[in-house]
Amino acid sequence: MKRLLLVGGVGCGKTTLLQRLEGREIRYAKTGEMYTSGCVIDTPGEYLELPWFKHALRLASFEVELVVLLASATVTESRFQPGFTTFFMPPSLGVVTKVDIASPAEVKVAGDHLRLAGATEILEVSAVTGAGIAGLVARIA
Ligand SMILES: Nc1nc2c(ncn2[C@@H]2O[C@H](COP(=O)(O)OP(=O)(O)OP(=O)(O)O)[C@@H](O)[C@H]2O)c(=O)[nH]1
Ligand SMILES: [Mg+2]
Repeated sequence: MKRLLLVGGVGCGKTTLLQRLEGREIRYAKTGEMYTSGCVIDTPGEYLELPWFKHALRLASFEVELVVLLASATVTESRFQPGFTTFFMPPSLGVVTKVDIASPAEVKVAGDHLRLAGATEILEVSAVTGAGIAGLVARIA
C-alpha cells in the first residue's frame, strides 16, 4: 500500500476508513493526535478545521506518496478551501465517505467540494458497508 495521509473534517470517517482498510473491527475512537498506523498517517479533523494546526498537515505530507482528502456525503458545507491540494507536494485523491447514509445528490455535492479543493480523481466509499472499498484498495496498492 502507498504511504497515505488522511485529511478531512471532524467525524468525516478517516479513522473508520483506516480500520476498514486494515481489516480491523469498526469501532468509534476519536483521534486526538496525529499517528501512524502501518503506512497510513491518520490525523484529527481539527488539524484541518483550526487554522493554527494546518501547517502540521503540510509537514506530514512530506512523509507520504498520496494525500487522501475525505469529505462526508452527510455534510453539506465544504471543509476545504478552493485549491487546497496546492498546499501539498504529493498528489491528492478525493474520497467521499458515508455513501451508505446519503442520497446520490448529497454524494455529488461532497464530490464537488473535493473537486473544488483540487482533487481530480474522486472515489465514493462506505467504510461500514464496504461499498467502493475494493476500488480504493486497488487505487492505493
Ligand atoms: N454510516 C456510516 N458511518 C460512518 C462511516 N464512516 C464513519 N462513520 C461514522 O462516523 C463517525 C465518525 O467517524 P470517524 O472515523 O471517527 O471520523 P474521523 O474523521 O476519524 O474523525 P476525527 O478523528 O474526529 O477527525 C463514527 O461514528 C463512524 O462510525 C461510513 O462509511 N458510514
Ligand atoms: Mg479519527
